[in-house]
Amino acid sequence: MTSLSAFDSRLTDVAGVSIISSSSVYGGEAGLPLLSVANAQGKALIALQGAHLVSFVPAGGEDLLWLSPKAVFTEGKAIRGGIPLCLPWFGGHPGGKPAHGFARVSNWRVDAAEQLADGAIRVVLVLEPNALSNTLWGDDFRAELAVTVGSALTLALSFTHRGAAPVTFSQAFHTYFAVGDVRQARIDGLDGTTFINTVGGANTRHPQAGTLQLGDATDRVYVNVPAEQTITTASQTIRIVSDTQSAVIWNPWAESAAKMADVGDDWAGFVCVERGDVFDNVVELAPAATYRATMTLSLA
Ligand code: TA6
Repeated sequence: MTSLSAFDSRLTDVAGVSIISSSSVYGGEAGLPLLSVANAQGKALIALQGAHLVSFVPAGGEDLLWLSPKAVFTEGKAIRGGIPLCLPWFGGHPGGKPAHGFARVSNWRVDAAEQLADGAIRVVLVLEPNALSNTLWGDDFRAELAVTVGSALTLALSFTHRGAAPVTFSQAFHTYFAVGDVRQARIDGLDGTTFINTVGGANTRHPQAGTLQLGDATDRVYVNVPAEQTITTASQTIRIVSDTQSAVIWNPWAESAAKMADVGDDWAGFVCVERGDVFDNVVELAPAATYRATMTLSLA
């Protein structure tokens, strides 16, 4: 595991920011380092592997993020739940490379931590080329994720392409929301848009009419979506605001979840409402170009 003490000196100046081991919160043996960020408005845990949010609790509220009770914190293995960053490609790769890119299984470094004037805390994590990216991507790059923890959670991602030729780039904030029972959750903010149904690889296009409520295995890519979606559960409404163009809605349902060791019979506790730029909304990055995307989660 990455040494915890290696990060301490940069962080000790900011009250409420510390490095802990996932095993102290979630059990397990070796564990992974988590950046803990807490203030009067809210608290978050971020795995340095993947710059992966695993918990965000607004003060007085419940965790907005679902983390699988069966999640494993093992170096090189994606954590099931929270907000995996799919980067620099979303989904399967035409060249047969691992789904969702290398960023979620790479170790990011903490670059900065500061308390803002309104009391929120902002931390910045950085990823630059490593052995895995050199194999899977090849080009030089710099990815940065700024995470602001207050009563809302804001992620601001940038990715600078430092290669010599243009590249195709896609990304998603693959958020798993804790909804109690996915069958009771209502998703608004997609009315009138078009989705691509990717269940079983069908990839058929359909119009979305009104509120979305899942009743079966769902894997849909909505393109050219409005900035805001909401998820309404039995107890609360969560707002998702992003300047990205796509939304992905996913829950595997019971049969497929049974084949996933880190989901199993806990499948009903979450719905993924992901924001990013995928499918029709992928981007071409010219040499030296920087892609930017933000997403804010809050209680309505
Ligand atoms: O975003 C939806 C999706 O691409 C699904 O197709 C499903 O495979 C899911 O992500 C989880 O992928 P993972 O590689 O994390 O198991």
